[in-house]
Amino acid sequence: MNYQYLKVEDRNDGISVLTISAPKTLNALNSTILREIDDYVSNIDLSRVKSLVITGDGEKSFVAGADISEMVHLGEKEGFELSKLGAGAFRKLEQLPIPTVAAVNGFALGGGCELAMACDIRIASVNAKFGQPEVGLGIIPGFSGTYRLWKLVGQAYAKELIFTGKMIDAQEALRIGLVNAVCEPAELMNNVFAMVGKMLRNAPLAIAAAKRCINNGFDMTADEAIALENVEFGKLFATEDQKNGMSAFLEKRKVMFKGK
Ligand code: DAK
Repeated sequence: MNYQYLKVEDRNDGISVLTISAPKTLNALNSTILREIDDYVSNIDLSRVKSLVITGDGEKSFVAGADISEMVHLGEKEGFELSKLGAGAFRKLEQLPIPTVAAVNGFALGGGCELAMACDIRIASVNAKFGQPEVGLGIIPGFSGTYRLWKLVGQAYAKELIFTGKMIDAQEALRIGLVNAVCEPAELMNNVFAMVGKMLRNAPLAIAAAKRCINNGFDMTADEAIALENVEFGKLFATEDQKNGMSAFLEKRKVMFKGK
């Protein structure tokens, strides 16, 4: 599919950079962009792409929310459909078996904050601003923000952010655990690539298993989550990477994982 609003750069280190580009609206998510994100994550070639980085075009904005001009006239049924479209695409993104990182280069508001939260890691430039301002528009976060935000920052702060609609800066986002790291804008992509590079030196099947345990375990009872970890742990002993990784350690040699 040829994308109108997404730029895809497949780097030769296995990192794919997806840039959302709608400069006239600070990269706000219209339904075409949501469909394009859905298409991209549904068809991602995991034989080549080992990690996905999402960012916004320009220096001002990651994604300034869902496109308000498109939403203004929606009725209940269309609102429901839009929410399903965005939430569905973000869920597929969250479930990709590879590490995903949001490189937040400016405003991450509403659906933009929700997109960042559907990634595994968020790294922000110092000029990033986060918020869920939807209640000021008469709606609520509609791309799973009411669910993911409190998982990340706890219910009290999530309610404060959602009920007040206030914007917080990158340092505050770091303090509350919404982002993993903050850096100068010029350093953002290098820092992201450096962190992803460290991940990609490790066993990909093990990372995918850890991601499944963390993502799915949250919604389980302790016994279910621990049982899931037991199963995932056991399965990794059927992989070449486990044999290779442990022998390499014992033989004091470097390991190259194959993802097998
Ligand atoms: N949608 C459409 N256009 C937007 C936009 C947005 N979210 N954000 C910015 N723009 C446009 C502005 O209208 C302006 O267009 P022109 O006037 O130049 O034509 C242009 O981008 C530049 O913006 P500003 O002139 O406002 O730039 P400033 O630096 O002064 O302010 C700002 C930047 C990001 C603080 C401000 O633009 C702003 O407050 N934007 C709105 C942020 C916002 O409220 N975002 C949350 C959107 S609501 C649902 C599923 C999901 C959602 C909702 C429902 N279903 C259940 C259906 C999610 C909702 C949201 O994300």
